Amino acid sequence: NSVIYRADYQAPAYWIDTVDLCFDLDPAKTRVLNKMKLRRNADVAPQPLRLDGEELNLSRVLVNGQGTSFKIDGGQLVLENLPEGDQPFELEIFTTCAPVKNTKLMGLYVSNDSFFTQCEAEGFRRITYFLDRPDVMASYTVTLRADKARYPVLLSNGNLVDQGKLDDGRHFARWVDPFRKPSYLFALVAGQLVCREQRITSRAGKEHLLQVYVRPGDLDKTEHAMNALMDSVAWDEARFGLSLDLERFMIVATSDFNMGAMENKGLNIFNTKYVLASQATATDTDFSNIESVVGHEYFHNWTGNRVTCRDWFQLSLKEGLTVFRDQEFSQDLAGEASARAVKRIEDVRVLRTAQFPEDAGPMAHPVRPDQYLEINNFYTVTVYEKGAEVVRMMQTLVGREGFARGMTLYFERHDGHAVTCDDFAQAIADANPGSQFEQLLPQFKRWYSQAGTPRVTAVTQYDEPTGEYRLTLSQSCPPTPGQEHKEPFVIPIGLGLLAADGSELTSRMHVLTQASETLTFPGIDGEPVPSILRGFSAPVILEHAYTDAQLLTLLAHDTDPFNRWEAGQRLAVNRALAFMGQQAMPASDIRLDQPYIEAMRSILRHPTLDSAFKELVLTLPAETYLGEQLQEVDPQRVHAVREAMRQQLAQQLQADWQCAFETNSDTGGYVPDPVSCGRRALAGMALTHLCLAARSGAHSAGPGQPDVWPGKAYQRFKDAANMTDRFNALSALVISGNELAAPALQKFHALFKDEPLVLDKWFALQAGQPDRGGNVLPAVKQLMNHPDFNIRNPNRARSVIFSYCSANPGAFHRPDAAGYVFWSERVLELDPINPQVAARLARALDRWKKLVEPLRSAAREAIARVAAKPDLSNDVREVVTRALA
Ligand code: HT7
Ligand code: ZN
Repeated sequence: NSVIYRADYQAPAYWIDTVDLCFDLDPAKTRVLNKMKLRRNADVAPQPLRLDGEELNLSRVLVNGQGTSFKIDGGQLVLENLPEGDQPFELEIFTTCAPVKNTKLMGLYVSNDSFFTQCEAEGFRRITYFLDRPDVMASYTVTLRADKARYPVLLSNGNLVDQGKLDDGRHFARWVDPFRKPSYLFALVAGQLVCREQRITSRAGKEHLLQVYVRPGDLDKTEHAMNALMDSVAWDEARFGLSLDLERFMIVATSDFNMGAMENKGLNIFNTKYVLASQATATDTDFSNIESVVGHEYFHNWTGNRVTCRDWFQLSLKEGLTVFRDQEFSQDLAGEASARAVKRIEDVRVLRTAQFPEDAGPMAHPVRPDQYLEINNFYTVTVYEKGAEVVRMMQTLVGREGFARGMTLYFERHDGHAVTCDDFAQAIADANPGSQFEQLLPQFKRWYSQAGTPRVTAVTQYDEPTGEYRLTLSQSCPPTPGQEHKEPFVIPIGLGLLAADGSELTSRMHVLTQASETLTFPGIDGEPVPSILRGFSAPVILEHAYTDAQLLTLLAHDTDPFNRWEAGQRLAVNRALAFMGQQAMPASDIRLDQPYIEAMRSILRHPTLDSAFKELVLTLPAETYLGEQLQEVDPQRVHAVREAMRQQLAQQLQADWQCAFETNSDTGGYVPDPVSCGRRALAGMALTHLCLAARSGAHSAGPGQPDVWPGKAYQRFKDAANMTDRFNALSALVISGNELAAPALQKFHALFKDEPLVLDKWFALQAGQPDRGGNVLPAVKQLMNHPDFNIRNPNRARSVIFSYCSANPGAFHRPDAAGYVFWSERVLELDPINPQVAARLARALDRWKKLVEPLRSAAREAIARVAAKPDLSNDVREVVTRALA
């Protein structure tokens, strides 16, 4: 229960060479016999063996077949009288555990009468006593024994080497993993499952069996996941020369899971949300998430499994790199440059709306953290998404080929080992001798050690007579907890200059290394418009006093699609901030200016732009993103202003929305390809705006006539041939607060009452709906009383509680503080059930110090109420203690 520091790393005192595990699976009392071969680590001073354990019942310990003395100290099993010298010895440990009581979903647990495991980061110690740390890599043999009728499928890592019948209707299966692995990659699954199979031959000519296991009845929803898996195998071979190293690769889906998925060697376990999809039950977003999560877990087979982390501080070594790889995979599959850009914008949006606030709040930490109380709290957007940006900058600096060379060298050097972020960066540098990256490596590595989002300020100067244009770029980084002062970063900045008519004058990549640098562009005829940070080439906040005219030029003409989109976002942010500054003005009086409206109209009407891109440009910046631009935040005001701007866009572009709907609403037979997804997204957005316009009484069917759009939305909701169109139509009714929302919601529930993932959407839509006079909190409380609600199921808890507390700021931050009271009660209710989920929820108030009074005091009180509970988990304690610091 104390803080762990990166600087305290010590190699293990023992190595475990082999592990032979035998499970007698029983939900109430599973017996685990663990036979290990160990030896002392000769590089470390002799010391007792301390094995991690948690919630285990210990029955027997044998050393080389003999009973031995032992003690339990702080949960660890301590053995002092072990054979001396370098000789390997055998240790047998017999324990039991109770999977059915395991509500934390870490270790071995039961879900829908099947057994599953989750061992990352420290779940294996809940299965048996072990050196549960990633730098101890062992060879595993696993025997599973269970009742055959109840658990016909018995799976573990590697290859099935034996199986057969036992007495009393039981059976067994024995699995051998040909690769050494850390304990966090161990997995077993047992239950009534069916699978989709696919045999493939790799480029290298090897045969493999791919399997996707689900509950009977879900098999028809596995085709997309299987296709994504086959695409992943092919992509990693083609892009990085990395082949599948196993004869059999399995994915198993479970509906009780703390996160998205887990990359256990050869036996990935997935949240059903990232496996199951049919056009009737899953949206385009679901299809796309499945593709990237399947890719992500598969890519871990090399980046994480073959080369793993020395300690958990190095988590971004595998996570940042693997997110980068899954982002590249999705971009490569998207194909066209414009579809790639759409994916890039979506990724940056996640970074800016989730990671930037984290980096500015009490949980801010470097990509490679220096300390933690509970490692589960560090599976963060900083480690994942910012970590991916750090890897992306490496690729930008050494080029795609240079990066591929670096990856090859990384595997040559470290295959089969547990290493550090430094080892990865060094491999990229060493594979590119003489490169700027190699020279800048020590400074570049500040991205791993310094927390906080750097700010880059751009100041321009144009000298008309000489035609010289000067661009001064300065960087700074605000203090973060424990890091007052920051040294300059290495910041690759994609640059372009546009003439006033929008034509491109020049473009280049500049690498900013100093606190301030001035670039000079001679011979420029007329003051240009700078396009800075193209492609979002670094995870920084760019500050530049763009004029509206410049932003309109960039929006209309920039050849860089990212900055084109960004110009539209800046135009919207500037307007939102101006409206928020006018405190006295009721949101209903807000009027958007014609130049902005016309700019949005020309995007919406643009003859050649992709629908997906149009949808991104027309989407206003998120409330959390707007809040981050303010010193002090009134979330209800932010919500009101954003809603008023959306209402204006709805009314002023009504004919254009109608045209967008009509030209995009029929996408033919369902295919989740980028073009059709973009068209469905824009049609859905248009429908929402048309329903919003109807609310204002601006009738599209002509003055005095009842508006047709809510009725059309209801019809589309009923007739839709796929979930994307159906859910978009339902959302349009809910978001616009139309009276048809209630019957539509009722019908939706009746249609999908047996589809848990669809019910999650139903719950989330209602908990995330725009607040009208404080109606959402009572609705959320009612949803929690719904017979389909179950707080123990993380997906369901997220769909109701998180959708309200973390994703609906306008409804959550109530002046009467009832939202905060609800939040504190739920954190305290969840903590004894599932501390990981509770701690994620606890983070909903991370940014409380930015709130206006009286919200700030009320939020602090709510956090203090949680912190006052004496027996909090480490997970929640760490979050609330940091928040109050
Ligand atoms: N590497 C996996 C992390 C994960 C996890 C961590 C803690 C608790 C439960 C968990 N489930 C999965 C997921 C990934 O990044 O691929
Ligand atoms: Zn991962």
